[in-house]
Amino acid sequence: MKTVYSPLHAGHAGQMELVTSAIVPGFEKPSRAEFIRARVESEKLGPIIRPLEHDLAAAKRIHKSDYIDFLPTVWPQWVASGHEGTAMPFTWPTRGLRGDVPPKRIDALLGYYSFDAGATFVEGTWAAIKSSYDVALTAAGLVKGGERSAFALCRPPGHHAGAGFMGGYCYVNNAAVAAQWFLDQGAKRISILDVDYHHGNGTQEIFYDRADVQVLNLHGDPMVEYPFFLGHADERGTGAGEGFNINYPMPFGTGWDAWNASLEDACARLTAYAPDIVIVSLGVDTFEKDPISQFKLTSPDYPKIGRRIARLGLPTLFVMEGGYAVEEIGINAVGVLTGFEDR
Ligand code: 6XA
Ligand code: ZN
Repeated sequence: MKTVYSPLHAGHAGQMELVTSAIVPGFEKPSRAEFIRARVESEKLGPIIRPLEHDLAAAKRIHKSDYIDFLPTVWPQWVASGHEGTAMPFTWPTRGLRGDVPPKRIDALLGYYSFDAGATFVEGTWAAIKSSYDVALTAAGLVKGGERSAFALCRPPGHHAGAGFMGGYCYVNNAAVAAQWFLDQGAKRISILDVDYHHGNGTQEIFYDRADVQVLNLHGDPMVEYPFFLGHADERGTGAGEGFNINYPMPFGTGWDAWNASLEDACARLTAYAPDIVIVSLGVDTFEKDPISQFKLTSPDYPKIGRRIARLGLPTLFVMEGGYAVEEIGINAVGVLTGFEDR
């Protein structure tokens, strides 16, 4: 399996993050991608290639045009306004407020285009976002070109980003962009299987009323887990999309047996849908030692995930999402991929 990787991710570094009771160094840090890249090498998964540059047309097939145009301007606006340090929002247009008038101040605009304070900017952030997008589309091109699978080593991740908003370390929804790109290239149906610990609220929002992308999501119960405001089992899609969004919220402490039962059900529904291509939103923050998550998967479980996905027998694009136990992130993420290759 080829891996697509860009060193430009590393410029998205040193950002601060708001957690429940403090502002702390970001968990979503460059070493995550570097541990994965090192493991791809040491496991001899296959060649590591650089992405091709893409224009933003494919991003605008998924995201609102004004939102995509805004992203490269954030850091220059932040600096021009005299700010220093991490750019992050502090006010959001929730129920009862007007969300349709973009304010003129950059700190307020960040809130206009976000659902939380978790998608922050430093100087290298836009270049990293763009490289992550290029990584996803380049890996999608490999699968379109006939490869059985490809690994998009995306950083920053994407599954919390919606059509017009960022949040949860995510800016451009790489998996959703790739799905739309496959459809635009002639595919009829795509399944997105999101195995990250957190619900992929952005992916769900983007495809909620559509029948051409099936979205299957295994995650921590949003009653008690981030992103809190989406991801319940009764969210099944709307209109033409009715029945094509499937959520598997699970309680804190979920281990392999219960998690695997959800995976089996998701795989059965995926097979019944008969997509042309599977996109795996690959988060490994389900790991027992993940510092921000509450599931109990162990390192030997990850190859089992890959083996099960391989048994679907479909062209498969793996898109990297979350995972914050950096010492083990490479072992676990690449474990899925070597499991897929049954070795
Ligand atoms: C809230 C936690 C953000 C989780 C991001 C993630 N600060 N999503 O891993 O998959
Ligand atoms: Zn996650």
